[in-house]
Amino acid sequence: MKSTTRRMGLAATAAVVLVGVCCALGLTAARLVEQNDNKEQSITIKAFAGYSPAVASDWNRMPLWLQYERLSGIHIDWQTVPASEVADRRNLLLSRSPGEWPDILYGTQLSPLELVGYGASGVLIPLENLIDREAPHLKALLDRYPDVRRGLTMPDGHIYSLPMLYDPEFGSMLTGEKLWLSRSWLAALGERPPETTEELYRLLKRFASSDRNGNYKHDETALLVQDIDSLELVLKGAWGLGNRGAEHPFVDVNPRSGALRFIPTSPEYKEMLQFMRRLYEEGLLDNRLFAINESEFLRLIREEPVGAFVGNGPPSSVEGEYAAGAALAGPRGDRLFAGVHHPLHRAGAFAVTSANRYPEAAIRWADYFYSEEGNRLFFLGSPDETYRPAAERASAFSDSTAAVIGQGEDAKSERRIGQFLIWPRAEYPGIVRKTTFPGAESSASAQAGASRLQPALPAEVWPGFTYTPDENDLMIAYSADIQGYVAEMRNRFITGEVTFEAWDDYVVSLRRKGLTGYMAIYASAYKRFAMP
Ligand SMILES: [Ca+2]
Repeated sequence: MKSTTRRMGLAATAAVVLVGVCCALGLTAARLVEQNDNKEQSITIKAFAGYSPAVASDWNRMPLWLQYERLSGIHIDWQTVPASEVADRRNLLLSRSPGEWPDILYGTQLSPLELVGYGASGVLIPLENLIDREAPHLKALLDRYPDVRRGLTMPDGHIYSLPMLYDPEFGSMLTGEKLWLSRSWLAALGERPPETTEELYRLLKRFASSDRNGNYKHDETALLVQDIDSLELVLKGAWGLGNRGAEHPFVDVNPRSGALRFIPTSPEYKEMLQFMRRLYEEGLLDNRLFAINESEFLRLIREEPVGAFVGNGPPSSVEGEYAAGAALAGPRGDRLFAGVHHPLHRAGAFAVTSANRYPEAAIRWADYFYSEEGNRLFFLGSPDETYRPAAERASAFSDSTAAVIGQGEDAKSERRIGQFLIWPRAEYPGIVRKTTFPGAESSASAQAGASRLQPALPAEVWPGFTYTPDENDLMIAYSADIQGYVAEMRNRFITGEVTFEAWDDYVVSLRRKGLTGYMAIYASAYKRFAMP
């Protein structure tokens, strides 16, 4: 097993290093120089990138990139800014003269609209031909998953970016946030995992009054969720909503008419909100819901056991304590798990500007991270330095450096990983595969949870749609008015600040805000996607 991996590693390395002349950095490079009769000088590429708060800012000294420079022979001159500022700073940089542009944009949160705009103005170059010629690993994925290629292709017919992908076979990554139930609470109460929303309600009632912490008070946390969006993602399918997956929280297809449906005005959505209202009113939803941050959320799951929570998975210290639930059936018998994501996670993770004199090399450089060997380097680092190849779990970090790099369970260990590698909380070109991703989604319990949800996944999951510049101007205005209003009213309905008698007014308000126009644009984007 191990030697196979080694051979694959060398093969992948060879493909990459043919890019240019290496700088005699070690055996691998020297060997490849012999194979390479190309006499061009070693290449330097100027990169502009966003780094996440978990990751060290100086990428010119980042072990990952130093190691990859030895393998690729390409020197990257990194300019990094915090991810929270990267989109603005990138726009500012690109507004200057082309001489000041970077060669590549790495993890700068380019939206589909920005890809179209920068492509039309000649700032970004089209990549579809370069991908065909220079990016065999990505090309193989696009050929195998045509939906990803369609989602990556902008309305003008060009591809301007390399994507961040989730492996379509990595079910627990695609299903993301799930409902998790405490095994010990279930066992103590003699309960079984709920199969319907009503069973969930009754179970949460019992959790809340169980006095599991033994202080003679009904102060148990029955259900902890970090925000309403994640609760909605695990519940809406029980009302048949979200039948094209999680990239389209507001729109799906009406199963009766086959037409596009605006989810938040449907009678089923109203019933789901009424269910959430009931949970909230009866104290079954933790009232810290609207204020809780992620580290507090994880701390509560670890230290103050909760009956159930919605999340990617339990922290590894309590992994065995929680089991993922099945998709719930709703009052009308619908049973769908709508919280499933499309493998095209982010379209604009990597782009090449027209200032770049080595676009082929840049694409080959990035294509490595769609290979399994590249995944290994990117997510785990170097064998026997940051991880130890292990047959039983390829993604385990080595014992010797476990104190330095640990599992990515909390902010602290993410920061440790972030001294060596850049993936925690980042956007990057590449593919997240089960075999090499050391996050919570790779745990045995998350994978078991994903298999449990498998039978209830929508038959068709859409990637995000793309819009023409004209459509997009309108969409930005509509989104602020319509989606913002939906989110605001959802909270007010759930907390009881507004009663459901106001439902019809809410629907009328949405129509006044331009719902018809919003749906017309959605329909044209859908048509482009369905009939390219
Ligand atoms: Ca108690």
